[in-house]
Amino acid sequence: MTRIIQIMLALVSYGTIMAQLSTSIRLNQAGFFANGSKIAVISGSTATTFSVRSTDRQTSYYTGNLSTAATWAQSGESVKTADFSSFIQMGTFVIDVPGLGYSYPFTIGNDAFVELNRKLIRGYYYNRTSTAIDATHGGKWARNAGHPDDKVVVLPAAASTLRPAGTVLSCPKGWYDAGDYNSYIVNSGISTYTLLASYEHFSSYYDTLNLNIPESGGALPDILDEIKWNLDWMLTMQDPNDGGVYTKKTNASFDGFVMPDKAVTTRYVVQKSTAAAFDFAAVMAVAYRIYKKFDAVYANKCLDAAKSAYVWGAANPSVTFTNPAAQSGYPAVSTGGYGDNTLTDEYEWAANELYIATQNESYYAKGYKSTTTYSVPSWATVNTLGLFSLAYHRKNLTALGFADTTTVKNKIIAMANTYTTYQKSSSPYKIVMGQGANKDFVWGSNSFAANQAMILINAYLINKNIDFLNAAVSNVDYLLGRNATGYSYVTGVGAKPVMNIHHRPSGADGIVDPVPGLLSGGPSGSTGDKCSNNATYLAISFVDSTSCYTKNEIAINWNAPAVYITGATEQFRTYNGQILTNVQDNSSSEAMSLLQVYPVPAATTVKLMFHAQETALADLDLYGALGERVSQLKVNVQGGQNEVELPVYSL
Ligand code: 9MR
Ligand code: 9MR
Repeated sequence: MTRIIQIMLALVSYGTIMAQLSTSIRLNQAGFFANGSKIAVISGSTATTFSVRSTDRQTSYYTGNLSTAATWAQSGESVKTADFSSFIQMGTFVIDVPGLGYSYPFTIGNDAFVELNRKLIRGYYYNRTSTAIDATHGGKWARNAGHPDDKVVVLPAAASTLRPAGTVLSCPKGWYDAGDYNSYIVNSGISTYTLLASYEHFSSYYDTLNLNIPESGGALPDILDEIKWNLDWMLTMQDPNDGGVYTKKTNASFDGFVMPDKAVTTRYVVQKSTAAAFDFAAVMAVAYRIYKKFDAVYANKCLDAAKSAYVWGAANPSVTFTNPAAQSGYPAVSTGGYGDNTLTDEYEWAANELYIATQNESYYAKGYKSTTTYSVPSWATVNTLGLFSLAYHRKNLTALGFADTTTVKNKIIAMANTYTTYQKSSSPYKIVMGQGANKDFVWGSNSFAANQAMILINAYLINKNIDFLNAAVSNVDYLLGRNATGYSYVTGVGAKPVMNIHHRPSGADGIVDPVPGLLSGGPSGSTGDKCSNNATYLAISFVDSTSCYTKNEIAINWNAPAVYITGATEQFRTYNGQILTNVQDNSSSEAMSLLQVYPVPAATTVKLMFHAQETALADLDLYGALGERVSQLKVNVQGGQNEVELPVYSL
């Protein structure tokens, strides 16, 4: 009796000391792939060990040592890492750190990012212009249609002989750019490309992905239906008389925080610009490549549009854009500028995409140069996007003896090497984000994290170096919670997601939960919205508040690379029918007997059934059909009959 009471007391005191949720344990709140890296960051703790436990914390499945402490210059925190990558049991767990507490629950599974990826794409559906969102597809975020945009007015600065000021155009559809209700061709450039590249590079994943959008079940893969909503609008922004492209469809000034159907001021198109023409040409050339398999008529329309926009851009290579002043009774425009004065990268990108689409070498002459410097893509810096496309299509291009595929590959791999070296060896958070100078933490910093990961994924596509995939996923982990604020920056995902995004429907719909699947811009040193700033520690210069548009707005060009990297990881990390034929126990305990793989062959997961004489840590090697070792795992077994369901490596 005494002994029983002692045990009960021990349990009670364990509960009292440890039963606290600690936001100092930071991890990817969307979850982990069983066969992927798994790291949590512990901020400000003297502990030296951690454990992976059941959500009620009564069962410990895995224990490990924390790394030594290191200070992250961007956040000022002293942090340690808990690496539990070798723990590959699927389920829902918490991390427990003695003296600190336990983490949010997280899952380990074999399709860890599919819901995240689906939500991120559905974020575009919710941001559709010119349509109602119905309850079947939008749930509680159903809303009325806004912005029919069938009467869009040409401003004086956009006037041409055949389309004088006051001409009324029909430019429906497209996505709202961000928290505002305007649509900008320049930002549609990188955003639409990145979604198209998601499909081009990972079609086997996207071909069957159901997004529950109105077009689901139709002839196109759902992601291509969603992208087409924006392509259809982009096509309306081209002046058929000369191929030039209007830079944006916009109100004169930003709306208040009202729902789309209440935002009814006049819509305008503004001046054509070089950046708009070349971004449009690049996107339409890629669209041609992708849609021709499904709809040749539409694809050819895209290619013709690409060619004529390119001709306009080549004839007008230095037309920059600034918001027009009031003129001839028309108002001044004060909405987003996306002003870009460096236009050579747009030119190069369009040339490369048209070269790939047409194999016409005259485009290539204006395209890739081995002397060009490439960097992380952004709305204003797009030549790296063309580099991705050249690398992806390099095997067809070499046949022409034209593209220098070695330097194309090396440029991507060199960027990936720099990121990976930092991520593995120098980053206290074991992430790519925040390397060196503070430039990562500008307005929309989370898109830099995602675009760095996109470079890494493209490097991984080239040489399958697993370090590149792990480094890419480290930045996904960053976005979903392994960061200095502890937020999941994607609405509706994770235990502590951002709630008060700068997004007009989310602010105006009277629903507590923001529209899901939208990536917040993230920490930034930008000012202007009068939100509190931390100029010393930019990684924590963040406020989850609706008014803070330099930190907590959402935007189509920020979601897009997040779609790309989560879809990529899904395709690489899920289990493509690996067949498991044998399991060998290497543990010295000799606890295991009657080891049985069930069922054999296993398609996606495998069950191991065995009898163990005692509680022990089994050290297993898993073998595939060709006798190759496909996986290793350590699993805690209990005395008696055991059944463990496991994923199988695809790598
Ligand atoms: O809502 C606008 C957001 O989409 C832009 O990114 C931002 C910067 O251009 O501006 C926001 O609009 C603000 C405007 O600039 C000033 N008045 C308050 C607006 C936000 O409610
Ligand atoms: O994403 C843009 C960021 O890089 C710029 O620093 C900022 C100020 O020019 O504008 C951002 O773009 C906004 C656009 O102008 C209007 N729609 C909302 C965009 C995201 O804040």
